[in-house]
Amino acid sequence: ATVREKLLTAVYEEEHTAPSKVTIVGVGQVGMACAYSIMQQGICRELALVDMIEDKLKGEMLDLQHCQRFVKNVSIRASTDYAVTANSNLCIVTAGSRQKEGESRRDLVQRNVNIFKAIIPQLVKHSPNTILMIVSNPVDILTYVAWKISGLPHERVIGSGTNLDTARFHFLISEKLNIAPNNVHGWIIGEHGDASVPVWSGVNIAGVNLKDLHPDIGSDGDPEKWNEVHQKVVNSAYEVIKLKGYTSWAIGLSVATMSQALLRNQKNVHAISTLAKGFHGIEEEVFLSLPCVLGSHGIMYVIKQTLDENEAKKLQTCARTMNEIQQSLEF
Ligand code: 6V0
Repeated sequence: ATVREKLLTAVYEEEHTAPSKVTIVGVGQVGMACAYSIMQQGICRELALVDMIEDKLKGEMLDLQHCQRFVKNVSIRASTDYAVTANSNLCIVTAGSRQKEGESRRDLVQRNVNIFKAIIPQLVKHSPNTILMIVSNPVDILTYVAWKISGLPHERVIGSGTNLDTARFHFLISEKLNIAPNNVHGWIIGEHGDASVPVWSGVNIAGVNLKDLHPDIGSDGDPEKWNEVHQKVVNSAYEVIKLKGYTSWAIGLSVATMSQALLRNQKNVHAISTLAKGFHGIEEEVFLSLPCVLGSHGIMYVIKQTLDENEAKKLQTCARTMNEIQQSLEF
């Protein structure tokens, strides 16, 4: 008899099934920050990693497996073959080029669309009931592309969107007011990136609307220059990339938090990229971030925010631009 047989009396040996399985495609800086955060938080029972670079993939898998002693048991598997992703509840895509210093997110578009043409059909083939969460940039356009390529219903194709921009917004306001970031309420919606829209009309602390205290808030003529907070949010990624070459930790936690809401059917509200046609006067078939309620089937509800005219107009302008870019893409 083996040591295993001498030690263990089998009563019921479960087959290799996992109640919650997450796949991450792309084990770069962002993919690994997502993997690490998800593993640490014990969100799933099984984590599958996919990349094209075999050595790096195996190295990252082993390194995470060596964490298992310190976290809740998660089975970590990795392969260049998508069979490893089979029956995932959630597939997170972080593969692709990232911005180089001075490059915008939109500059990456056709390069990453080409990568998506290879990745998305493989994911859907092995996990037809999955939720897809797109992180690669430009995230809103790539979420649209993933929706089209995958054939999945739109509530199951979401982009990480402005959840991160919103978190940066909360942090910066919290620093200005000396209040914890999770007690700052306010939303950045629209495009993840340069054209994002801060909803100043709704920013509040404990129900006290800052615009009621200071009607100029967020406007160009504001003597307190609150609009610099949004400018800093927009510049955040550029600044971090200039300083350390990439962004990772914050997007990792942002994705982990949303993954938890999805897999545990938590019904939390997050600003994520969703099919925005029909909201706030948007007529084009584009994906933009709006506050959405997340549950185990993906997006359950979109919150109908009360926007002022200027905020809605910014969304509409952005939607038109995104639609033009989408029309020029080949996929
Ligand atoms: P990285 O560190 O270069 O990693 C990218 C990974 O993708 C590498 O390991 C590649 O080998 C892998 N890859 C490339 N092509 C394929 C393919 N066809 N199949 C499988 N794997 C592939 O980049 P990083 O991790 O820093 O960034 C990844 C993406 O996330 C970029 O597009 C970023 O712009 C984007 N980000 C999105 C954010 C968001 O808020 N949505 C935030 C940060 C970065």
